[in-house]
Amino acid sequence: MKLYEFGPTRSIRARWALQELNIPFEAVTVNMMKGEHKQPAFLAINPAGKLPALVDGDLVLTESMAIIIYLAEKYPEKGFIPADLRERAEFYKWIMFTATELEQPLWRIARNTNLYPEEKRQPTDVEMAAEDFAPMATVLDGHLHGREYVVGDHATVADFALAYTLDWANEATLLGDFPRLQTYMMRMYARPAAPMRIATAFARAMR
Ligand SMILES: N[C@@H](CCC(=O)N[C@@H](CS)C(=O)NCC(=O)O)C(=O)O
Repeated sequence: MKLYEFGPTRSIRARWALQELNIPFEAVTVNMMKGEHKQPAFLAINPAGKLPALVDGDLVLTESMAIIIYLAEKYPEKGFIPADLRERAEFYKWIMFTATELEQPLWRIARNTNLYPEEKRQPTDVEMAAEDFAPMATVLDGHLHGREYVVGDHATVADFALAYTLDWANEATLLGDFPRLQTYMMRMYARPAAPMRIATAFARAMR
């Protein structure tokens, strides 16, 4: 398997799943700082020019959440996707919640603070995105009360995706009012197979 990745990006989700599954993979760095994700060599793998991408034989898979679900399903004996249908439904729910309710406001903030050309950035959307994030974080906070994992009684790839997303929220200084979410995130990152935190990966990428 080959993982096309770049330090602090959503490729951390895929790397986290691969490391936890303990399966060998080849890591291919696509240097976004140098614009390699928009070069023909990478566009042939992902025409969207976005990371991560996973290549497994003749399967080329993009979308970080699809990648981690695929990996968990490919190795069900590792237990990173619930076997029980109802638990699996909850698992899908929290992955969707992470991508839509938590990540989207973070993405709006990132685009309007760093990624869009300066003249197109909307400071009001940064504020609104932070306002959108808070009630959804409150919902998650309530759900995690008395729980160690987002679904069931052991870790699934939903936890890894969620912990990465909370680390992103932490970088955006949005976790201050949510000590339980911070504790949960730190617990996930304390796992032996956890990847680098975003800040560390970012610092390395800047070297
Ligand atoms: N929904 C996609 C988003 C992928 C994505 O936007 N990745 C960012 C890095 S975190 C990227 O490659 N951005 C380059 C661009 O948008 O041009 C996923 O979860 O994989």
